[in-house]
Order: sequence, then structure tokens, then C-alpha cells
Amino acid sequence: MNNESPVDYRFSFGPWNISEGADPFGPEIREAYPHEKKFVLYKKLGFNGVQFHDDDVVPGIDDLTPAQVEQQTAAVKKILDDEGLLAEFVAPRLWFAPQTVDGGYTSNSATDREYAWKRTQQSIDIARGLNSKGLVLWLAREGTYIREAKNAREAYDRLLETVNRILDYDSEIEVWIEPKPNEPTDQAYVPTIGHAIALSYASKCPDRVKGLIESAHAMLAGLDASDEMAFALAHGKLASVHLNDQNGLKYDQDKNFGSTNLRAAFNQVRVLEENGYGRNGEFIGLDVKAMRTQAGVPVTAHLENSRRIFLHLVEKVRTWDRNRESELRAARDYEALELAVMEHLLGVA
Ligand code: GLO
Ligand code: MG
Repeated sequence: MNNESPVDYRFSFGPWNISEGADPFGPEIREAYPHEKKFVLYKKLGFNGVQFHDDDVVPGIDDLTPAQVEQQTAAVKKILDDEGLLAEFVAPRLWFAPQTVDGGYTSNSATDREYAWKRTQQSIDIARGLNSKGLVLWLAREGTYIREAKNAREAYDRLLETVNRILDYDSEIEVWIEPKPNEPTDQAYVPTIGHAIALSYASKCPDRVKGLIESAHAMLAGLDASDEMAFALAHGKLASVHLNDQNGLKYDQDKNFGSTNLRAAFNQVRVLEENGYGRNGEFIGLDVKAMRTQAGVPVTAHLENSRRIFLHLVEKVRTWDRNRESELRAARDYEALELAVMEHLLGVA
């Protein structure tokens, strides 16, 4: 526990969180809300950070010249400045293009790997143009559908080589690895924060290689998100979070934060608070999906509500009786400790 003044949290989300509701079984059911119009929504919803994919900033990036990319980046930077928003990070969207159908950095094809590297360089340039120091690598297709498809050992070498190349390309950029165990691949090469942190320590500049933990991704790996966060925090490597929720081991649901397991959400907030997360400007990022059933354009209730649940849980953490917790830990009376947590959450204690 630190005794400094409480963190005044700031929040971020990505434009993809305002969606048209498509799922694998049905097409869009809401009209698209123009991308450029999303920026004016942020502040009203209580957010001041924007998470970006490279092509959220520069649509059609593959067909543009470096000068055009720079120009478009500057135009988005101006919008952010005008709205009083900050770019939290930029992530190369390496899971859409035909060149990355079998992964980018770990593809067996040298041409595809070169394409992935080009997109990565462009993303770093964009991040620099937006004054963001974070490059998020969600290694979506860096894995396999069948184990024999790639040489896993070589794939890890290639991932490390990529991280080192990024560190060489820009002396300030930080690599924030967002682990996820599966989906879209059957098995990913960087499934947990432990794997990401191992890559960090193996890299040429561990101080600039960190992690972004998404609650649902940890749960999909069968792990507790708060423990995953604690692990990253213990190494000084929790650069960002994607808070959300997940109802069991199924597809990645991106449910509202705390909506499935309030106690697990409380524990994530508790760990973040106990370790002073946010004190160095880290954002509370949300990666939540609007329900397909939700009407209206644009849909934003899921963002507002997840933020609200987070803030309620901050209150719950700040009013949690730490002395009682210590006593019950010392007495090893975990039955009583559990009841105390449950009653605190229920508001009956
Ligand atoms: C999908 C990921 C995705 C990333 C985003 C930023 O499962 O969570 O939403 O967070 O693309 O890289
Ligand atoms: Mg995410």
C-alpha cells in the first residue's frame, strides 16, 4: 500500500468500441457512425484517451505515400488537440490484410514478414506524429491453426527480432504487448503476460518493452486477471489495461467491466490501486463491445457504464477495511475474509 493521494483515473477506448454490431453469425445491424465524428463523443462520455489502430488514423494506409501518411496523421493530431484528447497508443492492425492471413512477424513467407514490418514502421511514425509513446502489439495471428504449420522455436526468435527492430527504429517508442491465448488463431505464441515479460527481458531494452493486460484475455487463458496484473506490476511493466469481462471459456466476449464477475473486477481494481497504477499517466483502457441487441447510433452506453462500474469499484476498494483484512489474513480465517468481501460488495457490511 502506498500512502500517496488517490489516483485521479483517466480513461481511454478505441473507435472500434463503437461498433455496428456484426458477429460471426450475422452482419451489421446498426448504421456505421462516421469515424471522424467519434472524437467529439469522448469527453462527454468521460474519456480523454484514444486508442488507435494505424488505419484508424490513416485509412487506406497501404495505398498512401509516406508524405500522405504524415499529412493525415497531422490532421488527426489537430482534431485530438482541438478536442483536448490524447492518443494513448497506436497498434498495427496486422490481422486484416491478405498478407497477414497466416500471421505477420511469424509468417513463413518472407514477403509477408516484410509487409508486417512496413506496417509496424508506419505505426511507429504515426505514434510519433500523435505524440504517443506506446506501440501496442496485439499479436493476433502470430500463432497457428495446427501445430505443424510453423516452427514455434523460430517463431519466438522472429518475435524477439521484431521487438528489437522496433527498439532500434525509434529510441523512444515503447512496445506494449497485449497477450491473448487464442482467437483468431487456435493457439497464440504469446498467450499470457508471463510470455510477454519474458520477451521483454530477452530484448535489448527491457525498460521499453511492457504489457497491456485485457481482463477477458487472461480469463480465456484460465487465469485470474488481477494476478496477471499483479505480476506485470511487480516487474514495473503494466503499461495499460483493457478492462472488460468474460462469461467462461468461450469466444472473446468483451463484456462490460464487472458485469459477469463483480468480485473478480473488484480484485483487478484493488490490485491496480494497491500498486499505484495510473500514477505515471497510465490510462484505464476499456475494450468493451456493445450488445448486438442495442438500438441507436452511436451506441455508447457500454462505455459509459463500464467506466461507471470501474469508479464504483474504486470506491469499494477505498472503503475496504484494510485492518480487518490484515487481521483475518493473520488469523488465516479466510471464511471470514470471504464473507467480509462479499458483504462489502453487497453493501450490507
Ligand atoms: C482483440 C483485442 C483488440 C486489441 C486492439 C488493440 O481481442 O483485444 O481489441 O485490443 O486491436 O490492439
Ligand atoms: Mg484488447
